[in-house]
Amino acid sequence: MTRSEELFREAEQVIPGGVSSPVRAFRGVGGTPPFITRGEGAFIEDVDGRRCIDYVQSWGALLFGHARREILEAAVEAASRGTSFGAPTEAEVRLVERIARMVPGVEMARLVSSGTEATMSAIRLARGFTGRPRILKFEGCYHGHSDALLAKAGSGVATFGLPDSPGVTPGAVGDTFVLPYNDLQAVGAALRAGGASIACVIVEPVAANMGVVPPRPEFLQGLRSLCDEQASLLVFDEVITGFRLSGGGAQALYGVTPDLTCLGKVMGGGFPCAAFGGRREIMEHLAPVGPVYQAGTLSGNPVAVAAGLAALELIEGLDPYARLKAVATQLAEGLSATFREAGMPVTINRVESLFSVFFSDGPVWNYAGARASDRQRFARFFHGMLDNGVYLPPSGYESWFLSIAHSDEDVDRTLEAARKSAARL
Ligand code: KE4
Repeated sequence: MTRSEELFREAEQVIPGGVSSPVRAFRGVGGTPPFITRGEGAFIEDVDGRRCIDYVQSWGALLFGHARREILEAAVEAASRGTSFGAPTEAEVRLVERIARMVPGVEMARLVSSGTEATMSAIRLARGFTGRPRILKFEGCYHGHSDALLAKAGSGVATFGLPDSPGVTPGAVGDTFVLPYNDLQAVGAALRAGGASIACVIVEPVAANMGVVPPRPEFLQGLRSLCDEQASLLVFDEVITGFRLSGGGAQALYGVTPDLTCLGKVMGGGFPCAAFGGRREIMEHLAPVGPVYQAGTLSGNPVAVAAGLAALELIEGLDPYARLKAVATQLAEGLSATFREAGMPVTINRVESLFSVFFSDGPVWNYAGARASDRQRFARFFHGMLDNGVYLPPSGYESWFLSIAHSDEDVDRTLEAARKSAARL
């Protein structure tokens, strides 16, 4: 028995599923998750001494790889002056000012500790600002685990949300419309039918929680126009895409500006720091200025904020996006060639450095397409890669996450591992 297997057994005695978040338990791919002892740049090392090239990178939080010196130094320096005050600090002002400079749709923002808090609060703010109860989301998009957003598509045209988890009541999702991603016609029909009852449309501008699914060319602009038509707010959940697709996220890349933006992951540099922001007239509806309540003990935590500031400063200093895109392109092209040579149909969707591999022969433009892919084959591929020293996200519904620490040699080793794995699929 490996040390990870021993630890997993102990973990399962005291932590549900042995993990602090479900996807880490490897239920999507089988086997025992390695227990990690350290990360360094592109690599992680586990308790059995195995060292792997890491394409999880804390689920996209680490744009500069593990243990980046500038981020560590900033966090240690902040912590040495106290780890939390529950009072305003200058660093929070500087971080939000920097976010407002970088993200087109953000004039003001409120810091929180997770992406779930950011989207949950943005939804409440949209409802409070518009005075409307209903929200519209898309099948396959994940916005964290707050009740109103854990809805799955209802049957038929009504498409009212049904609970996507026990414990979520029909009442909690009764005002949530769920539509197919990239289906602008369905959105138009729902918004017009919903009329003045829909507070907002929330969307991952590039979906990355059903695998990577890009918006069709007219989709985001179409949502913008339809929301304007109905005076509903457009909310971009950029927890993954923010600061990853570009310094201004997907909204800068596609030139479509939402009314509210949710951010996380990269902006925390690997620490719990997230945010939601938007136009001043909306944000000033938040307590204590306005009536919409939202709060958090560790919101704007000085250690997390220092790490986030260091990460955003690195972005503005290094401009990593050309490198990230070049590495992702090399990987995607190399993987396509490998599977083509193995006579295996795959669809690889990529937007800038975000990409994922679907074992399916058709294009994937929505959740139905993603679900039609061969997840058993992905599980075999995952373990083939892990056996060859490459740690992929343990689910076919996740994006590969690159950092600027991934070198050309790491790319070559990854493609060599894919060639060996493809032979076993
Ligand atoms: P957190 O509450 O996990 O910080 O963020 C929720 C969230 C919100 N919006 C988007 C677009 C997200 O992708 C996420 C969380 N992402 C997943 C991975 N795709 C986190 C991994 C996990 O759940 O353990």
